[in-house]
Amino acid sequence: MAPLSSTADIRPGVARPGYAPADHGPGIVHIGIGAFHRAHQAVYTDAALAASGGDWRIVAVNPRSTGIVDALNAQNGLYTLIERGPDGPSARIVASISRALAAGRDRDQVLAAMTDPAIRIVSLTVTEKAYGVDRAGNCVDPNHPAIAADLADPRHPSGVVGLLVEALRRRLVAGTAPFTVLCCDNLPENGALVQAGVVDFANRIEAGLGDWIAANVAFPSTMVDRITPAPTDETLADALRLTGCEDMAAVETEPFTQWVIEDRFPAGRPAWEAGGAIFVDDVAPYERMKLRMLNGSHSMLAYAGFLAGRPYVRDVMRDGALTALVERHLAAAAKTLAPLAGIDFADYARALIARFSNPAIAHETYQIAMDGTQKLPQRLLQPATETLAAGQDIRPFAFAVAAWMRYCLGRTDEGTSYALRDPREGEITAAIAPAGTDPAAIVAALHGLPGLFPATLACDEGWVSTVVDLLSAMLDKGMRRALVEETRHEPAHDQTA
Ligand code: CS2
Repeated sequence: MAPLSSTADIRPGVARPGYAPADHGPGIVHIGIGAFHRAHQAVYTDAALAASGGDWRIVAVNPRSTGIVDALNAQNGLYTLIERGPDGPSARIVASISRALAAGRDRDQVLAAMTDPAIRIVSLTVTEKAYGVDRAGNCVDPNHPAIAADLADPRHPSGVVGLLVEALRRRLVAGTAPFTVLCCDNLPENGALVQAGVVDFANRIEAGLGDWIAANVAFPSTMVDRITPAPTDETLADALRLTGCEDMAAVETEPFTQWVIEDRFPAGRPAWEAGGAIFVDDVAPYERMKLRMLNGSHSMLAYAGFLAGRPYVRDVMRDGALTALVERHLAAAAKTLAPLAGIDFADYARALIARFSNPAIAHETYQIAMDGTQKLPQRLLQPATETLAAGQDIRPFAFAVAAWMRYCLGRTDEGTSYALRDPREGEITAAIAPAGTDPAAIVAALHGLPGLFPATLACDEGWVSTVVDLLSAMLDKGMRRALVEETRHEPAHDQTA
């Protein structure tokens, strides 16, 4: 078996790039080369290169780990994308990544790439917790570890905001036009959020730098969607079986993919529409739909499913009670959305159920459960707040939040301990320690975590008592019984109905 380093050794019949990779120079630096980037933006760029050419290959940067960086470089950036659809897995070779760098190890090269005039876009998939931007204050959080380190030494940044600011500063000094910043993380109004952090950080280190960025750099928002489990040994084994080549950077994903983007790219962009991207003036309503329906129900089923002994999302969808709760959640989330031209939320919900049920995708509930404090606000707390204000039934959201609180205890009903895998894990554990197993005390402690719950929820008696009741049931009866009983709960009548 040959290692994957050129398309020459690939088994016939495997889809391969429709262009000669070496003929195209880089135009994008992408930070965060996890499986999601390789299953999403890099694939759209591959399609754009095949359809319209151009110098749009990707210099892929990983913030910390070097394993994937070394694997991609050993393969000349090539990797296998496995799509797991109803007719079995199919493989395609993607060639849009030209080389890879690790920011921790190769910082000078990363900054050199980001200041290269050929680079016209810097895109990001670094997860919610990496930014350190305080949305409420429209500024950076100076206590965030990467922000604090980079504010102290802004010429040698290690965090994403610090890297963006230093690269933009160097371009300004060199008289090079700025790049467009494209945040592809699951955050509402993600372009505006990153802009607020970058502008504030820049103004803190150099008077006027942030104002120049605000006036000259575009931060379009995007909604990204493709369910991409973490690759496993089976992913690599399938890549070898399907392509005949050993690939240490292979990824697997579902057939569905969606990318909605605001078309503000002053320095140009690849023809991503070739891969199916949709360009709109305002991404916010699409983002809200995806974050509240897909990601909101994902978080709910991750906490409830993990604690009910369902390791994968597909197992959750084989459990009638859990599926009923997913459907209930999707309907409640849809109710918070303003109508969106061309989209029927009931159809969208049905498509999500089908995607979650895909038997070929092994998406871990424990993976989705990660980083709850970073995910809850946009997925559950914001729609819950609006539902409460509209006088509608908050119970589906309260159930999801109670399941997260139950998860925060760090042990299953059988007594097995697990790590929460949340950047605020230490704080959560310390806050609930004095509460023991008293549901009201746990709910109060977690509502008191600074900056997490909006005061409108934390101070609402109806909300708090519903969460306490639901958490009590989960603790008294165990998650499995609690969720079966929850499906028998009569929905409250909307006060507005
Ligand atoms: C998931 C998302 O891990 C999670 O929190 O909800 O990664 C989800 O799979 C993607 O957003 C789908 O596009």
